[in-house]
Amino acid sequence: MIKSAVTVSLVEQARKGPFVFHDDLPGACKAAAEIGFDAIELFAPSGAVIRSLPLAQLLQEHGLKLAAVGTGAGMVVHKLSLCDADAGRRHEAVEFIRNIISAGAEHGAPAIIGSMQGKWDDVVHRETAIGYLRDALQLLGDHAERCGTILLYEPLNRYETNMATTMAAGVELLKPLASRNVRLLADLFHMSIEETSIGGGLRDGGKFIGHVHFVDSNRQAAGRGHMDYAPIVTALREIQYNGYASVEAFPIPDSLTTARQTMVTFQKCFR
Ligand code: LER
Ligand code: MN
Repeated sequence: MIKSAVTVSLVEQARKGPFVFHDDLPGACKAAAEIGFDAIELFAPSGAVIRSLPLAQLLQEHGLKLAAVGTGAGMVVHKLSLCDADAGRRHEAVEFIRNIISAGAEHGAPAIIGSMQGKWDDVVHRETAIGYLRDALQLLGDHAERCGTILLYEPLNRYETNMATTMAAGVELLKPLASRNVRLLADLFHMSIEETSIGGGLRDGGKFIGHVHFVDSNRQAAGRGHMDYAPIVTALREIQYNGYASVEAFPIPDSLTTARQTMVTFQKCFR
């Protein structure tokens, strides 16, 4: 059965980012539980910060799980990328993610590699950058496995990356990896920009899909844009997806409205 999750960002530099709740983790957990979410997805400044939070206590108090942890702070705050031209900076990027994987795994959650995948350019050409990214996914996928969890790789739209922008390209990227432990994150917003059809993209991802960012065409709460959810629900059923539908959306007009509206659409789609 598909489970629901809602995003909480604790990264000051991401205040304008597509996260439902910002800054107040106890308040976000309370609201998430009251609205009926199964889990939260956390976007935090670092693995060390995740470890410093009373996360286990808050999750237990509110009967929530941790669905996933984001690693984007490495890019947003430190400008780290897995395909940086500089080997030292690539190493820093890998270590930053490794720490978040370990911290998330303590709560049973996988880490997400989104913006930290970086972009290829005139200095680091496509094949080289893809090689760097694959090497990092292999290393970090193995680390996640040792921690008892999976690793999630997220294709992004063309304005955010040029590495893999569709589910098919994501599968092509992951297939040669010896580590069977890396899965795709299907973000419906990125897919609405890049895929020929979202249902088709989900089928392309198939068994590789390990997490879904559940959102509308305008990156607002599901139900506030023009996304057609019926073929999405059909495709997710066909591929037998039973992970999280996690709302990563702008808090427009506000966090609570976004969370509640998403829950209404989630119930219509999956219950
Ligand atoms: C970024 O656009 C995104 O979708 C996040 O989930 C990844 O950092
Ligand atoms: Mn996303």
